[in-house]
Order: sequence, then structure tokens, then C-alpha cells
Amino acid sequence: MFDIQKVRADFPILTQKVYGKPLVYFDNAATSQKPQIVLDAISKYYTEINANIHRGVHKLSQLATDAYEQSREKIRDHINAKEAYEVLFTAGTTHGVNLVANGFASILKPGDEILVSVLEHHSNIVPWQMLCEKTGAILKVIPMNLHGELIMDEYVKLLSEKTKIVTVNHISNALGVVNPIKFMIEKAHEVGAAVFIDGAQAVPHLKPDVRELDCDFYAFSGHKMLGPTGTGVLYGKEEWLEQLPPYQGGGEMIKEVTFEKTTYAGLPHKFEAGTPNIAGGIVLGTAVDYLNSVGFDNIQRYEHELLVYGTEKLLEIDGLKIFGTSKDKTSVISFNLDGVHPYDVGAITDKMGIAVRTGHHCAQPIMNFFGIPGTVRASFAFYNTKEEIDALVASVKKAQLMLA
Ligand code: C6P
Repeated sequence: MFDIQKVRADFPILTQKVYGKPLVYFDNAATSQKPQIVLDAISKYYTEINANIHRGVHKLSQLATDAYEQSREKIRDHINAKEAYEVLFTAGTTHGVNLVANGFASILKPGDEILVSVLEHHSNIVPWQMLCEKTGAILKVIPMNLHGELIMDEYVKLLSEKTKIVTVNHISNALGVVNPIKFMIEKAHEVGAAVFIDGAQAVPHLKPDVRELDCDFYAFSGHKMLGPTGTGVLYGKEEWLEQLPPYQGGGEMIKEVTFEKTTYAGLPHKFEAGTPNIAGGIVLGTAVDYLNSVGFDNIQRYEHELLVYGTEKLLEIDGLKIFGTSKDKTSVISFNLDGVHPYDVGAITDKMGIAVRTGHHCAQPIMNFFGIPGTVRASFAFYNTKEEIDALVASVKKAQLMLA
């Protein structure tokens, strides 16, 4: 059974007051809060087993290496990858996109095409533009409709034998819309294109099954799924990871180094140069355990209730418009008040202890599409409550009274 009070008690930060008001944290799409078990695991690592990994024969190094590799295996199981070496530890989604985009520089030729969607975060646009500059490849954009849904007919028309990579997010950070990635992957594979999925906004809400999806790459950040900042995962199919060159050179990614020639280590080490975020990688496994103990069925059911409740209550406010009105959404509500700048709304809700994000959410093409400077974004997690949504609604009404 899902007991919201019990869940909230696991997150010490939620008892804080901000400007003397109880903290209402609705900026979960930017980063999630951390349960005590994750905080304890960080401290336990540094208190008991801190050592460098894959290097020492000494006991602590073995313990740290085992814990790190066990976490990799746990994540492999979580996302249903075939092999643990297809799971690369990264610093986050941005790192994962750059690693793959950089690798494709040795594969693409002038005139090859990369399809990206209009719904992307800048992290999943800019590295591909940089790749186009390097290779002469061409970036094409999958359009969306007014609900924030990608237009599948247009997508299919854009695909051709020139398409080498399709890159799309599983869930939009700015609108919360869930993209039909299974269909998109199938269609891309029909023309022989590889598919990169940016799962940053999906992993806090669902358990991606990379084999069922049949994606070629799937990247996500640990800090959005209760783990530490500076952690993340890039899943890649073995055949792709074998084909791509290393992203960075350094220690631990080599087989043999001489001044004449260096040979590279096998997977995953080829892509993990230097001392990684060892504590972070281990603790990401703890975060995954915690999420699974709450249960993704419970998380989805409860967050959907919050989404429906929040949408209804906010829409009762005259002059409030929600962006992202697809039926298939996670618990993100992006909105604006008529005639009011989103930043001003955010400044007022902040003074009432409510944390929302305002602005373009690192997704300027979406804002350009709607012809707005930005939105107010309230993103709910499974530790939020309807009472907190009531507080948000009251603060938005107050902002309207003061500003409109
Ligand atoms: N979105 C948000 O407030 P990093 O910074 O590497 O952990 O994640 C980048 C990223 C990539 N893709 C998507 C879909 C994302 O949502 C994000 C991060 C945050 O929406 C911070 S800008």
C-alpha cells in the first residue's frame, strides 16, 4: 500500500520552512529530492569503503569496486539491458548525449541526416548541431501540434535512407508530454537509422525496458531519480558501443599505452576514462532500490491523481492557460497567466514557500513554437500532496490579483 505520510517521512528536506512557510517543492523535473536512505548511503561509502576502483589489490579498493559494479548490474536489471557492460556510468544525460554525438563524428558523412524533435531539451539539440558542423550532416526537425504532441505523419515523411540518427526524448521536460517512442524506434529502424532516447524525464516515473523498446541508446540523469548530482547512465547496444570511438582518453580506458600506439580497453571501460564519481554510481543503485520499493505502479497511479487534480484546480483560474495538453502526460503542468510574465508568478509563489521553475526550461524551440517567453512549470513527484497543490493554486491566484 502507498502511504504518502510514510513516504514523506523518508525525505528530510520536506519538513523545511521557506520564508516561514512549509516548503512545497514542485521543481522535481529540475532535480528530485533525496530520501534518507540515499543520504545515508553517501555517508556510509565515505565512512567505510572510500577507495579508488579497478586499480588496487587492497581490501578497500576491492570493496569499492564490487559495490560500483554491483550498482551497474542493478541498473542493468532495472532497465533490462542484456549486458552490464552496455550500461555506462556518466555524469548525467548531457554527458551521455555528447558521448554519442561525438562518437558519430567518425561515422557521418556530408549530407547524412539527423532527426531531432522540436520538443527537445537543449542538451539533446546542441551536441547534434555541433556534430552537423563537424561532419556536414543536416539536422531536421520533427514538428508538433498545439497539444505538444509530435506529428507522426510528418515524422514518417522525414525518414529516409539518408537518416542516420533519430534523437528524441521519452518525455518532454517543458510540457510533460510522453512521446510514442516505441513506434518512432520501429520506423527509424526500417530505414536503418540508430535511435537515441533522452530518458531524463522518464526515469523518475517509469522503468524503461531498453530491450522491449529496442532503442540503440538511452540516457538519463541520476539526480532526477532521487540519486546524487553528477551521476547518470548511458545505455548503448553492444554493437554500437563497440563501433563508436572513445569519448575521452585517460586512465582506465586503455589496454596498453606506448608512445607509438595505444589500444583501448573493452566495454564499459573504453568510455569511462579517469576516476569516476564512485560514491555517486554506488548510491544511484540505492536510489533505484528505493524507487522500486515504493513501486512504479504506485508512483504512476498517485502522480496521475496529482496531475488530474492540479490540472482541474489550475484551470478554474480565469485567464490561466496550460501548455502541453496531450492525454499522455506525466505529472508536469506548464502554464501562464494572461498578461503576466512567468518569472513574476514564480517570484510570488517563492515568497509563499512554493518552488516552481519559470522560464524556457532549456527548451527554447518549444517556447518559440507557442510564441511565449516561457512558462511557470509545476512538476510533481510521488512525495507531493493535493494540499500542496491547493497552496500552489492559492499562490497563483494571489499573483494574479497582484499582477494582472
Ligand atoms: N532538465 C529541467 O529543469 P542534466 O542537466 O544533464 O542532468 O540533464 C539535461 C536534460 C536533458 N534532457 C531532458 C529532457 C532534461 O529535462 C534535462 C534536464 C532540467 O527540465 C534541468 S535544465
